[in-house]
Amino acid sequence: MEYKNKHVLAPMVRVGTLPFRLLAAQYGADITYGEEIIDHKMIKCDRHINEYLGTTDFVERGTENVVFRTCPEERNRVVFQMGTSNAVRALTAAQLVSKDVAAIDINMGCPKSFSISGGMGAALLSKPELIHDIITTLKRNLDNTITCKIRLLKSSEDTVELARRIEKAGVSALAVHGRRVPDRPRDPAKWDEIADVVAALSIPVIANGDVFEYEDFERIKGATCVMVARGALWNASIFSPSKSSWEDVKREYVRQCILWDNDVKSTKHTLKEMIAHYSSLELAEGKAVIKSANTENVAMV
Ligand code: FMN
Repeated sequence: MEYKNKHVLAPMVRVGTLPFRLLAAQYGADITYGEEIIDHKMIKCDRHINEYLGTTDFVERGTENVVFRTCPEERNRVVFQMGTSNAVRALTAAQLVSKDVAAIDINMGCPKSFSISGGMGAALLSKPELIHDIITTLKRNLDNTITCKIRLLKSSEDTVELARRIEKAGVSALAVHGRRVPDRPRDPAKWDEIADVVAALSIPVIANGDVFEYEDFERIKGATCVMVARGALWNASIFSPSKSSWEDVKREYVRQCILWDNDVKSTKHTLKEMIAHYSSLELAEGKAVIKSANTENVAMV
């Protein structure tokens, strides 16, 4: 996978499903991460070709629950992000999707108690041997690009040391979210500490944190490329040099959700985030989205 100067859509739970990834790509995103999917959940899925939609669906056995949906159009830019704490389980899950995605990424930054208590996400940051085991197992058995996404450790020296170990384990690129585990989203991202990692590694480093305008892509200097989460969630046209109004982007998002039969919970969650940022969930539009029972209702709002 090519990383130089690319604009990357970050993984976002409940947001980064197929319609949102295609929307971001439509506005110029070069690499699009899916939402984090836990290995336990993925290994309960079967792979189905959905002839009607033209998608490849990973559906939880015995249910109609689509855990991951992708399509050939995004095959060369979609990254499957996984939550895991076990190399064998990670490989079993990755093997299911390996033909359908460009890269497999391991989430090593999620601070939520659900992740940490399962030994996943940011819990991995203090387990370099396990990181090594997971990465080398995936590398040995898959042809995909293998990457991971970390947060900053207590000191810049610690982050650089861990990043070097991850590079040695064989990842093709490393995404660094410029916040420490206890930091809140409103705390500023530490771009200077990301730069320390860039200086120490020879693999591509994907810088992440506080990109809210197209111009910010240029402002994170030195990194191979830049990844954006909230800036894209609020207005996916951030990937385009000429930003569209959030209302236009919202309409286009709903259109894509209908086209790709998106899960209504994901559609509502994403719309609520957009509306809460630019307007208010207390106003008529927000209330109507909250009340919607299906995507058709959402479209009528
Ligand atoms: N990070 C992950 O590694 N995996 C996820 O599934 C994930 N879900 C997120 C969901 C939402 C709604 C948000 C706002 C963030 C999520 N993150 C996740 C963190 C982002 O990928 C990113 O690292 C963080 O928001 C900092 O980037 P930003 O300043 O551009 O928002």
